[in-house]
Amino acid sequence: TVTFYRKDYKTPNHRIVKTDLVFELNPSRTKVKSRLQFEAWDAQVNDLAALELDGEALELESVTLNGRQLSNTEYLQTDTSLTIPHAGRHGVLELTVYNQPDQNTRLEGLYVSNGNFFTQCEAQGFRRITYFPDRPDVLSKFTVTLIANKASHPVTLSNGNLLEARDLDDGLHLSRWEDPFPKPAYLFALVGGNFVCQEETITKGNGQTALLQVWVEPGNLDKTDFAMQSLKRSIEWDRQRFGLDLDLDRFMIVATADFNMGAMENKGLNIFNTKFVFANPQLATDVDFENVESVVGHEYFHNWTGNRVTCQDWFQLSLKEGLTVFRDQEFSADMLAHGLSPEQAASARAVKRIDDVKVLRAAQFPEDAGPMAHPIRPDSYQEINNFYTVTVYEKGAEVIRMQHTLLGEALFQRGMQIYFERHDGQAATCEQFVSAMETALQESNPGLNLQQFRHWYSQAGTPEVHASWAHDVSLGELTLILKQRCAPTPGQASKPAFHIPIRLGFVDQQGCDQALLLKGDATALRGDVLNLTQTEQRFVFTGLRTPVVPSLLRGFSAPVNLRTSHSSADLIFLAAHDNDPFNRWDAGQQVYAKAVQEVLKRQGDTHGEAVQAALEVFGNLLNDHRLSDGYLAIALQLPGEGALFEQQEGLVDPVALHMARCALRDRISAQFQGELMALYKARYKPGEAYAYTTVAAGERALKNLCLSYLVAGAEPEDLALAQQQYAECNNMTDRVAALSALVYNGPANTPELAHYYQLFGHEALAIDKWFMLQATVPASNTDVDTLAQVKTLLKHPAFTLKNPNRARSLLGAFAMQNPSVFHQHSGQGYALWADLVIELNGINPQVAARMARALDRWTKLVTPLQVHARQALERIHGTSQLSPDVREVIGKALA
Ligand code: HT7
Ligand code: ZN
Repeated sequence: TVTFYRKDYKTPNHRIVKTDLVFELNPSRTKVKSRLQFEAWDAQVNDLAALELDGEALELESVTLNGRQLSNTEYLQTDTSLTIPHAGRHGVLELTVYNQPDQNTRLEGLYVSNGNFFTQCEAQGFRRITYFPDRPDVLSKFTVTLIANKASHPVTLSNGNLLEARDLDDGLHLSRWEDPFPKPAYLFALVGGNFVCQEETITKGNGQTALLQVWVEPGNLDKTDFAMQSLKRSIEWDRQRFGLDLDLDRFMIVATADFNMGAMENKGLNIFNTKFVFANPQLATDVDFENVESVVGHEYFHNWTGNRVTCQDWFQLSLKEGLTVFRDQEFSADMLAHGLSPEQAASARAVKRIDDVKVLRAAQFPEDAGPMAHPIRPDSYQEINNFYTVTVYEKGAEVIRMQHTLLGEALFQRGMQIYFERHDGQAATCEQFVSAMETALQESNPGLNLQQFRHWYSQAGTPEVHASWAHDVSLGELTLILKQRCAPTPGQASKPAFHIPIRLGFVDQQGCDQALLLKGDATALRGDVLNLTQTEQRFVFTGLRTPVVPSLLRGFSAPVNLRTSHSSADLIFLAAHDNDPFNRWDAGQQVYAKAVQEVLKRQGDTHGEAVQAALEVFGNLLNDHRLSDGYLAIALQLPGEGALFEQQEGLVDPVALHMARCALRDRISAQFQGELMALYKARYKPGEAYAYTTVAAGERALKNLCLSYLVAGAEPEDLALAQQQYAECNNMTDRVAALSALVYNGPANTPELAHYYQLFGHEALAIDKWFMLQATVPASNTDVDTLAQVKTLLKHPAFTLKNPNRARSLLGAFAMQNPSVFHQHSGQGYALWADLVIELNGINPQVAARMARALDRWTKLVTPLQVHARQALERIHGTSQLSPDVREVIGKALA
């Protein structure tokens, strides 16, 4: 096992000033000729320095240096590299290699999907196309010539501008492309095949025009409108909010059904998983629409944060990913709020923030508490593909958000301006980003710095913040005591204190925020943000002469676990009155979580005090008619099983946890049946035309949440509601909601499942949903043997592990989204998972490694489950020919 360390970074000997590539595209044997013009990196590099290139799984035909063909004794070729000793300080290297795109099931480098050619080069795929210094700090100007069969592959695309397109002899055609911007190899892309496109011309800020295109396989043009609208909105938004405009004459998106991740920001030629392009009301849910908009935005925003300024090395990945996720989150929030009244807009933003924090808590907090924990800027890795993580992305975005909180919008934008002034066209580091922000901060606050804040980049783990307070009403003084600690993580036993921004308010009994007046050190409080910088800190607030309830960490101002001394009455109060909609939601979640824990302790009995509190919170929310539907939908939802699993002290039995949550859900459902039915009926409008708007999507979310409560008892008349909704719906949101209500609560093989398959058998993304629904039937539905169902589905003609979306829809859904069945006491869930991870390892190591993370938290399981889990992990670990990807994940789980 090879481990790579951040501290070992060294500049290369040479830069590649210019790269000319010629591809003769052939599915079984593609010829790649390259001409690399190289120069010494700097004055220290002497004539004797070797030119070092990466390369994997390539057939090398010839090597020519400065016009002279080299014999194989004049270069050194290994399985992973090509080295030309004494290459000189500058020169031209020409190579001819071959690769086999139709044998490439890894989907890294050049591959074939449905007969069409695609590339995926991030992080290290380019080395599977040809030999090259495949590292992000080597930026080169690329020209690309593509030669392909015109009948089978009429469309050929690459980065930048089209210089030439013409027919050749023998049914071939040629296109030639030039990218005006130097770029690292990971941003290279080509596409070749049979495609059609939707296109539009826009006018940029400088008055020039640009051509926008969305390319898809024939038959899919009815699904591209929303992606095109999203792209135009992204361009406009980046110009308005960040002052960043499109720097190209042509910007293309191409969709493929076979893709390891969501999408890829190749310069001017973004390649997307169809899941994040295709959207129309019949096929996409509201959540799908939201995801398309956010991923189109994310990739477009990379054009500046990632492409114009890229990363020095892969340890700096969060430099581009954390920042770009922050930008896409802000974009989505602005889009969701667009055109609404100030109150509705605030509510829409809060729902988006809550959604983002739910992801963080359900996926990133566990990662930070498990064997794969790493700082957002990792210090080491075995396989870089394993570090495209929720920590690097989502926690990385939180770290950017905290800088935004500390600086405010204007200074943050000034920091971005300084960042681009200093680093445009370069490969940069996280440190250089923080330094730009620090300069912006100090321009108007010379006494402040981000020195301690930098720990967020180097320290893993979720800090725990404990808050307690004493309020002397007669004196008007409230003393708030905040303590922070961070549990050890692999390689980091103890950690210095973090700089944690805590946004806060004190809510009086009328529900009004009291003024914040801090005694003593005034710099600790800026606006409503308190700076926690010590392990234990005491803050005295004055002028509080009536009782108040502290509302802490408003808007989730830092990625920490907050433990407070709020009483149950305080939480019920905040869940009804907090002026911060995030904290209002969070207070409710805490009450619900306590109720689940109580039901668990009382073995299913729902007559304890905590359940009573949950019912009170739920009832208060139902009676608050000022709340938007979207917000109410999210506030009435119980915490997910993943979040509950993490919060539970000690070892956990996910099956028992699931049953306890179900018991609470059923109690709520029984108690509020009338109200839920009324809400449902008022929003049941099957004849209404579908529109994807914040208000309409919120209405559907609330209606469908009510449906999920109403069917929970599985009474025939309630299931009939779902049947009726399924029969009458005109959009995928309502269809999936109805179908899942039936599949999760009704008898096995509900006829609607067969109907759905008949309707959508030809639509891959709809079929993914069909597999996913059946793989996630929980243990509480005793009419269905989900494990047996999954085994049967593995043999279904439409199932294949070769397509990542399909693999995720069955194996991923089963192992990561169905805890009560996956963690069944027999251990059979783990055994099936291990079989499939082993099989997938031989097909696509990257996707296999993602699936292999399902048992990351196995040491938190109750002991009998740990025994089965260890067995399954060891079986995978003992497999021959385990990829470095899967080996790293499983090895760390077992360490
Ligand atoms: N920057 C892109 C990362 C990505 C990727 C990484 C490893 C293997 C396959 C991949 N496909 C895309 C996606 C993004 O963050 O925008
Ligand atoms: Zn990204």
